[in-house]
Amino acid sequence: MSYVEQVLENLKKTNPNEPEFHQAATEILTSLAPVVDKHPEFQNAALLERFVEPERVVMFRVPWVDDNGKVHVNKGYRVQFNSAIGPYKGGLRFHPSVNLSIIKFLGLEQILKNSLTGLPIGGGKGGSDFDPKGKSDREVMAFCQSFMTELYRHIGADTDVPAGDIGVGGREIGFLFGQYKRIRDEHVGVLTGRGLSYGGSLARTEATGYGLVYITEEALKMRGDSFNGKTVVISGSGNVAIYACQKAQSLGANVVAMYDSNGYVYDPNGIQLDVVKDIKEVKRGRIKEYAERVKGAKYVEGCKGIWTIPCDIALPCATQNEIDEESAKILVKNGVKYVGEGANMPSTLAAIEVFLKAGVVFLPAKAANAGGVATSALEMAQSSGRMFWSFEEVDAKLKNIMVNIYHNMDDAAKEYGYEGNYVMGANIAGFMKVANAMMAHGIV
Ligand code: NDP
Ligand code: 2IT
Repeated sequence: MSYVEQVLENLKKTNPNEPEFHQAATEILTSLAPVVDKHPEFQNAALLERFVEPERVVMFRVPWVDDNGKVHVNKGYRVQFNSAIGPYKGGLRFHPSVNLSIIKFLGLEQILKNSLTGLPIGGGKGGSDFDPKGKSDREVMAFCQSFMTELYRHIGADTDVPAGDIGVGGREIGFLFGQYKRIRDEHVGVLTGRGLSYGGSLARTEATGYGLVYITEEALKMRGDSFNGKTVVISGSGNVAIYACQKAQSLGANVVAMYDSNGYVYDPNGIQLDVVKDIKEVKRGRIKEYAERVKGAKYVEGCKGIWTIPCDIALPCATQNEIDEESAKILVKNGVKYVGEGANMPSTLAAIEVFLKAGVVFLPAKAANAGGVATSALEMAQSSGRMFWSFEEVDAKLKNIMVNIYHNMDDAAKEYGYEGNYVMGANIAGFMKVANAMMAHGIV
C-alpha cells in the first residue's frame, strides 16, 4: 500500500462517520501522491499524518433564549487545523446541517486555499448548527453573544481570525465583534468581514464572487476567450452568488438562473440582480418571489434541476455536493465548457471525474473561491497597519491574487505532468508552501 493510501485508510478508521472530511481528504491526498514520491523526507517526518490531524478542535455548548422566553441549546465548533504559515484563518458557518465532519472538511480545504493566496494565513473553520433563518435580529444577537462568550478565549488577531460563511454575514459579524470587544476590552482585527465603520475593508463583501469571476476570466483569456456573450448558471443566491453574478454581468455574460435551498429561478432574459438583492439581502425572503416580480421568469421547486439548463459556464456558489455525477453528465452533454467552484466542495468526486474526462476547464474551490479569504487577509493588514485602502486598491490586489493563483496552479499541474488538471495543480501548489513550513518547524 502506498504512503498516501496508508494515511487515507488510517484517517477513515480513526475518524469514522465523517463522510465530508473523508471526501475532502481523499481528493487532496490522492493529488499529493506524486509530491510524496518526489520527497521521501515527507514520509520520514510523518508529514501527511500531521497535515490531516487538526492542531486543535474546540466544541462547546451555546445556550440562548428566543423571543418567547424558550431556552435553546446549539453546538459550537472551532477547528484550528494548521498554523504553519500564519494564524488560523477561516469562516464560521451557521446552518442546521453543520457537524464536525463538515467543519473538518472546510478546515482542511482552508489550509491549502489560504496557502494559495500567497498571504501568511493558516487554516481553520468553525460554526454552529444554529439556523439564523426565520429568527429575529434579537434572537440572532442572543445566539451570537452566547457563541462568542466561549469562542473569545480561543481566538485573537494573531492567533485565529474567524470570518463569515453560510449564514454568517455582516449582521452576525457585527454581533460577534461587539461581544468580543466587550469581553476582551480590545478593538482589534479579530474577525474579518467587519462593517466599514469599525475596521472592515472595502470590497470584502464582493470579494469571493468577484474573485471567482476574475480567475474564470483568466482561464478564458488564456484560451483566447472571454465572458462576453456567454450563458452562465449560478447556484445559490447568497453573498458569493450575488457578487459573482454582478461581476459576470459586468463582463457581458448572460446569467440565466440562480437558486436558494427551496428551488431555482430561470430567467432567459438575464437575472435582474437588483431584484435578487432586494429579496435576499433586504427582505431575507425566498428566491421564489423573483418569478412573481419579473415577467418571463419561471420558478421551479427543488434545486437539482438548475443543472439541466444549458450553459457555457457553471458557477456553483451554494454548498457542498450540489453537483453530483448525474448533474455533471447533463452539464457536459449540454455543452458546459467551464466550471468555477464558488462554494466549497460543490462537486462530488464522481462529478469532478466527469468534468476532467470531458475536458471541461474545472477550477476547484480552493483556488476559485480564495478571493474571499485573500481579501480577509488584506483586511487584517489594514487593521494592523491602522490604514484604509480605497475600493479600487483592494479590488486591484484581489484581481492580481486571483490571476497569480491561476498561473501557480497551472504551472504546478504542468510541472508534475498533469497539464490542465487544476485539482492536481491547486492541491500541489497549496501544499508545497505548508509542507516546507512544517518541515522547517520540526516535529510539532
Ligand atoms: P450565504 O449564506 O450568503 O448564501 C448561501 C446560499 O446557498 C443561499 O442562497 C442558500 O439558500 C444556499 N444554500 C445553502 N445551503 C444550501 C443547501 N443545503 N442546498 C441548497 N442551497 C443551499 O453563504 P455564502 O454565499 O457566503 O456561501 C456560499 C458558499 O460559498 C459556501 O459553500 C461557502 O462555504 C462558500 N464560500 C464563502 C465565502 C465567503 O466569503 N462568504 C468564501 C469562500 C467560499 P438558503 O437561503 O435557502 O439557505
Ligand atoms: O471558505 C472561505 O474561504 C470563507 N468562508 C472565507 C474565510 C475568511 O476568513 O474570509
